[in-house]
Amino acid sequence: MSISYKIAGLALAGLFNALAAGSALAADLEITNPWVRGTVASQKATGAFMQLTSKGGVSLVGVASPAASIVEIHEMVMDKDVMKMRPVPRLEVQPGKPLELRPGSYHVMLIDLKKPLAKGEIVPITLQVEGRDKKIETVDVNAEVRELTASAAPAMQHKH
Ligand SMILES: [Cu+2]
Repeated sequence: MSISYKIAGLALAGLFNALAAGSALAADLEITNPWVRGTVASQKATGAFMQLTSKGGVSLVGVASPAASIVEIHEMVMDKDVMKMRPVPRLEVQPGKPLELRPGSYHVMLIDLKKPLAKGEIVPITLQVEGRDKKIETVDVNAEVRELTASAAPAMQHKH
């Protein structure tokens, strides 16, 4: 099952700007299949994954969640044959080209979890999205927690 979330709520001024510019919404973003990898009791961090699609192109410039003290956008990089992850300030969603956040690739990192995440729980995540007009809107996503073993990921280590 996949659920789509679309940006709701657009300030009136933004709407007028969008109309004046001849475009539809200031930021158009569709989020498909958001999920979070479940954790065991001793685990303090996990990843959130989803697919982002935009008709006109947007940038993901921030992430937040009440489930963790620190929430970051991460990328995976090879460093001497070891796959490592590191934070990036923003991710570009190209027009019409889905951006996949998935294990072993880009992901939202939830660090210093407030409590373990069990399968079936819902984790709210807020995305900050910058449109082509440089205006930033927030998009709320409800990500479902899946099994710890939901998808195989390469061995990874943190580099903070
Ligand atoms: Cu990470």
